Amino acid sequence: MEYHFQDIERKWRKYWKENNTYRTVEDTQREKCYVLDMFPYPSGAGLHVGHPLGYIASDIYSRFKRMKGFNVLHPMGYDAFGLPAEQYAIQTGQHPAVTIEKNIERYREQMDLLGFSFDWDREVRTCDPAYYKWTQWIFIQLFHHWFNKDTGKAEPISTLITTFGQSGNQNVHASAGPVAKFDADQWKAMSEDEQRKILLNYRLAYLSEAVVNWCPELGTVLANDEVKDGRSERGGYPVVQKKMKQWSLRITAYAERLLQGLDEVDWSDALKEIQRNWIGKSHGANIFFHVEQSDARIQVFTTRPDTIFGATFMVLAPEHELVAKITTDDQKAEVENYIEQTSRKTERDRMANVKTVSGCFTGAYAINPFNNEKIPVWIADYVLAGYGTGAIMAVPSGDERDWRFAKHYNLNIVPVIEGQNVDECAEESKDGVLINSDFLNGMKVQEAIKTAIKKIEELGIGKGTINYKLRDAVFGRQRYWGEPIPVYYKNGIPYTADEDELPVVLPEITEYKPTESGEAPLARAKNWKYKGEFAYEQTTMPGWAGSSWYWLRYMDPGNENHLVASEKEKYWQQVDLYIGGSEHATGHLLYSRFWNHFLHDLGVVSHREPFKKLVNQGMILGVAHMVHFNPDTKTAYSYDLVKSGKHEGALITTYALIDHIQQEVLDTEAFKNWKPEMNDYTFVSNDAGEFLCESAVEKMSKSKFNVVSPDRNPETGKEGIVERYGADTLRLYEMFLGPLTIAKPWDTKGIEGTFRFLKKMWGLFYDRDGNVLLENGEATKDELKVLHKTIKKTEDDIERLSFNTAVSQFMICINELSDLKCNKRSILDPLIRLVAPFAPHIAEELWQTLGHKESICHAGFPVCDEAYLADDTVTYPVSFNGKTRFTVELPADLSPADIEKEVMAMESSAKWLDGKQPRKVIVVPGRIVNVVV
Ligand code: ANZ
Repeated sequence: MEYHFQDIERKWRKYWKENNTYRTVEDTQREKCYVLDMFPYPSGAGLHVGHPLGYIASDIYSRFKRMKGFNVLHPMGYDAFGLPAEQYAIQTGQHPAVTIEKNIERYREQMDLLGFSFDWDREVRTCDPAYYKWTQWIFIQLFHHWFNKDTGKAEPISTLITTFGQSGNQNVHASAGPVAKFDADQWKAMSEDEQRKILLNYRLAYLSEAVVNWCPELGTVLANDEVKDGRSERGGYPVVQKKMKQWSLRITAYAERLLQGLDEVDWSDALKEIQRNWIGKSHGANIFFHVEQSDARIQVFTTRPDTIFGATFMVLAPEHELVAKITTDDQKAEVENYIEQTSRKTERDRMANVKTVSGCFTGAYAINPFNNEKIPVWIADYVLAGYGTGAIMAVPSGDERDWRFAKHYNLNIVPVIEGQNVDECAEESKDGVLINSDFLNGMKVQEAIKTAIKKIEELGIGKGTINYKLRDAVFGRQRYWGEPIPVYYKNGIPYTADEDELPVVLPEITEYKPTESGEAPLARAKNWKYKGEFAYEQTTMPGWAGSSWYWLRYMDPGNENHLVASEKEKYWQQVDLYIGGSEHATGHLLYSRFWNHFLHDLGVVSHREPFKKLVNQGMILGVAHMVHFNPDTKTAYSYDLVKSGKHEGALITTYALIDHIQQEVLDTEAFKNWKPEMNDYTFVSNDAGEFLCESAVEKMSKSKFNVVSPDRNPETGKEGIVERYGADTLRLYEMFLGPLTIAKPWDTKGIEGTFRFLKKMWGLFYDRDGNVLLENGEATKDELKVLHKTIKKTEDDIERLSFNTAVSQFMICINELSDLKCNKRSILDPLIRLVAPFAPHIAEELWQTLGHKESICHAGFPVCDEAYLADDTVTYPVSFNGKTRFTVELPADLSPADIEKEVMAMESSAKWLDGKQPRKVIVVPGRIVNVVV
């Protein structure tokens, strides 16, 4: 009987669904294992073969752990709020909920086809009010907590209010915005509104003026990665930097904890390093410089206080609040013009562009507190407003950017490190010895830094300090399709909705774009008022809100009274294995850790870190195909002709659809039908009559027309891998492509081999006529050895997530068993259990053939018996006076004396002894025999 994968896969999909095979319930008797995938944003394009790579890996791991007896939580859901559905809504008027529902259906269909063992009873959708009720709840908790640096934890705002009433804010060490000092009497004398304004500076969710990327045309704030070269990525509209009232979350309060938490988790070093750099901890000092003829003082942050004698000018960020105050009348026009120019650049552009130097003199001078020298104060966009103090002492001999600036504007450069040539470049290394630096002369840099800080503190002109690059996270978008922020305003002061009124449901509106007057779309909602009276907040939460805690909801998805019931959280605890893309290294993974740390402070979760082990799957790349053509003569040329210059005129390229390519050859008719604007083109083929395309490995993407769908493409109707070979083949093949974590091009050439492997395995159970070949005979030593070798390797490989090597071991094993003509139950029964996590459909079918009534999903994973692995014989190299002359195979359990006897009795030995007596015979059991003549 043939391997009818389509019938088999359909049958088992139905069985799993009807029997709810993957339903998971808490069971304190059993050890738990929580295996999580990054849930997808259901886009209109559906899944391509690159998407499920991580899902296949996590599915194999989950199935393996289940068979090892663990109680496995393996859920899936949808990150369903966000930009694409909303953009589509603006263009077409279709409600984003409708778009999303349709996309989810397609995703679900595709995931089901691939045989994933998700417990769908636990599905979550971030756009479901029953879910976002708890996203809003977390926001409310953030609003009502502050971060106490003394305890290193979040505490209720009520404790702060009590303290303020007793002793003001003098002794409070909080992560907070700028607040003046006050005592208890002053606090009590304030109105409620005034008090609330002060408290806003302490809340972990707070409203403040923040610089944002504002796109007037789109009427919204954009994230840094939505801006390219000062324009919006969508539409290409100008983007300006604007100070706006914005909700932010005080993630900076957790900077140190987020840094230290990295030591506890099993993540790749590369990923940890990305997070460390993003948090960006720097030790240094804040130092005050007086401005000449003014009461203004400029505070700088420097990591190199030791270089202060080389500070020959100062630079303020153009947005710095002192700029207006210190700029002289002469320089005013120029300074204002420069500020205007800077406002068009994003922070990222300013950091990335190190080549062009620009700046403007303010006309003011500051006094270097160490040598009383007068130094000019400039503004320049390489100094960022949001980092440190937004001002620097510039040391052109020690800092590359300062050096370039000094060269450009002809400013003084004073060397402070021995042996440096300041005409050439700055000396940034921290290895040298100081010169020209008074009391620091002769010291090594590290010692000089410490000494300088001590002196600065003694003189009362500054302090040693630590800075983090991490910024607070802007938490609002002028958009419709997101969670409403559960806030309303009274006298312009924000209040949160009562918890028992959650969720604050997203109101229906008829148009999804911002209003004509530039308000957020929610301003269109009619009668949308808190208690019918107070205006609600009109921005919605950013795309990352719902994904910052979703793994907790899977533990208890239906709970209406708690985010997660305590006993369930205590059972499932952390995610044991989290698999997802590396593009989330700083966004999602940092925000999630932040929220989890916060929820830990509230006592909602038992660990600070949410994800114990994390693995980034490598991207599957697509092959893009390009057609070269001359638009003037309307002629397209086969790529080999282009390469050898047999074409006319200047050529440009366009992508061809991958479906129209067979082995680099383009089906020109299909291509023309698909691209009607090239219908009247002449296609010049090569001598073989073929039209070749250029091919290049690129990211798999709709825009490159190189997307391979796992199943039938609903648009083109083209059959997918699943229809052609089955889901089991696709699963095995994706794993076989290479190590999980590396990027690899999609290449269907090898898929036949994987398919043949499954057919061969099938052939151990059935003959061509469909007769079952299974027999009950006792397994031979050879058969047992093949089996146990495979058990050992499979188990080790799955534990290490090395799935490609496990698949190749299966192939070796099936080949060896075929050679041995093995159809024995005692071998095939455990073998099929090994394969089950990888190819679950065929495994279920053959498991049934073996006579089992229950699903293979909960059958035990086979255990390796090392005794079968031992080799029966050893091949000894035999050498004479150190030279290997021949080899001999001897039983592994022979004693050294017997080995010597056997070897010396051999004809070959006689030949090499050539009649002489051996002086010594050295036997190393299991290794070699050496004869000294
Ligand atoms: C004087 C100096 C001398 C500096 C020297 C460096 C080398 P990290 O390690 O990134 O924290 N800086 C401070 N605030 C800045 C801002 N808002 N925008 C741009 N640059 C800023 O770097 C800290 C160093 O970057 C600081 O130390 C300061 O330059 C600069 F030989 O001060 B340094």
